[in-house]
Amino acid sequence: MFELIHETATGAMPKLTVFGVGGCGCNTINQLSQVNLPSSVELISVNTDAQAMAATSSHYRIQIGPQTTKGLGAGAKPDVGCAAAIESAQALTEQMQHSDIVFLTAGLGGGTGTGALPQVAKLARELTKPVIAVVTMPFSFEGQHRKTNAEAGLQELLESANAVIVLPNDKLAEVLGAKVTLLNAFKESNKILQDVLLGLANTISQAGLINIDLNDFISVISRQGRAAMGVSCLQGDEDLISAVKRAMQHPLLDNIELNQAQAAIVSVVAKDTIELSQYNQIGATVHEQLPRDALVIIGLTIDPNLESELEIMVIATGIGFTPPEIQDPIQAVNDNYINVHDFIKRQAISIAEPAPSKFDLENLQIPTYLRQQKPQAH
Ligand SMILES: Nc1nc2c(ncn2[C@@H]2O[C@H](COP(=O)(O)OP(=O)(O)OP(=O)(O)O)[C@@H](O)[C@H]2O)c(=O)[nH]1
Ligand SMILES: [Mg+2]
Repeated sequence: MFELIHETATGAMPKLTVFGVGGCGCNTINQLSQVNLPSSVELISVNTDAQAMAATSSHYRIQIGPQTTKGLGAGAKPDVGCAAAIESAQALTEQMQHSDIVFLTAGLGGGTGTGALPQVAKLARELTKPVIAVVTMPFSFEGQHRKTNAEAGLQELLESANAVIVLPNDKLAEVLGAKVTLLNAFKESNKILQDVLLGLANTISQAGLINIDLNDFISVISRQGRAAMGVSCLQGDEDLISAVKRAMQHPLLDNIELNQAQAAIVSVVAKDTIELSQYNQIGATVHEQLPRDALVIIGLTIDPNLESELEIMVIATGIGFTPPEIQDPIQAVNDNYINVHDFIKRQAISIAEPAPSKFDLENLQIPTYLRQQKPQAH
């Protein structure tokens, strides 16, 4: 499971491609472009709305569905967003061909992100790329229509992507306080993708003392269903167990049952004074929160210049994926909607109940690698 040297099959650094789809997705890409990301991360903005996309800073831009929408956006209609992605499937596929891991992000509830994101995930899966999606759910005040569209889009995404991280926008006000400005609230939510990306890029691009192999990594993030991620740092006399637990549930994430997770990656960055007992305690705390048979991979990188005692990033995957209802399995098989293996798998998956969040934002601390970021020109 652990290797001291880590490379892809081609010997190059693993390539992470991030597609930001629709207005919210492009906002996130824009924010990411201000951060000093590793050179192995490629940012791609995708939108039907040509004007909005022109203002986005990224490595590549793909205007999807020029025939379908004439560059004017999908008008809050997911079927238009879906048609646009299908029209531009070739351009999308070309941009993901050389990628090792595909990240997708969008705000669900509108037309482009909601309709196109599941299609982009399908294209990546056709190329057998592991797909992690980070999506927002609309504020309650945006109304039932957007909510219904967002829920349908999420269900489709859960069927086509692997790990799906869900951020309900309502939590922004709940956690950050009603007085937070909309812009700052959006920044906080978009920062979660930033944290996931930087955490993952650092984990798989640094040769750690106990290194996480790309294949192990992919086997964790390939688990289908909801995912949770978080980061925390241990400072001073703080209790290690609570720092690990804080990393295991981000307050802005949708409430999910970690005790249903199938797998987790834990990336630890520590000073060279880390004790064996501390390393063991991190592993034990993560294992305690997950089912007994969950796959847990823990990597360790030593950084003598670390500002805090220790930094921890956790991603838990494979949580409570609810497959679509199958009325008549025999008819479904006859209709070629599913094959027998899919049917057995779907019957075996259980439904997750949400659990209340226990953490507040004040307790979140920002890891050093995020604090040390410098603006990057594109
Ligand atoms: N957290 C966060 N949410 C956003 C942001 N921008 C938009 N949203 C949310 O995302 C949902 C979808 O909005 P957009 O991304 O603008 O929609 P779109 O995918 O471009 O769809 P159309 O414009 O209808 O084609 C909205 O209903 C908001 O709830 C953002 O920057 N951050
Ligand atoms: Mg839009």
